[in-house]
Amino acid sequence: MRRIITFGTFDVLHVGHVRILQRAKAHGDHLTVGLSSDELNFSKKGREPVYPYSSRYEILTSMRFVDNVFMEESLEEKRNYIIHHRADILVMGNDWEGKFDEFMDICQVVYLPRTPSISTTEIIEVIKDSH
Ligand code: C2G
Repeated sequence: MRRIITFGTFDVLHVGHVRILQRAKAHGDHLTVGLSSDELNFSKKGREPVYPYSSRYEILTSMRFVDNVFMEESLEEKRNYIIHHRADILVMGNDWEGKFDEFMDICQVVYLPRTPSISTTEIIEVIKDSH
């Protein structure tokens, strides 16, 4: 049984998110998602997520490629999360290319190409502009 872990906010879910989760799951049998807390998202992106943690959690846990979701509270805890969830492979989008190579001593680290031309930030801008 190969266990995969990935991390993110997954706010205003879009096909880029769906595809990375699907492609992450294809690397093994069990996919755990470290879902950023609202506070962590604020510290990463300088804004509140559109959907609060509880909604993002509900959406992710309903997806068929996702087996387990837990709260990612700090970027500094990543090593502990990987160990605690017994992950064999860490999968991230290639906007994080090279950033998690330090964990290669405890798991395989894979960066997958992002889906082009879509992001939560852009969706927010488009909605704002249409008002
Ligand atoms: N993603 C993608 N294609 C897009 C947009 C996003 O493949 N067009 C991927 C990202 O590369 C990431 C995942 O979807 O792997 C989640 O994206 P975000 O919610 O933006 O995650 P991020 O804020 O980068 O959080 O500990 C690491 C962080 O918590 C990652």
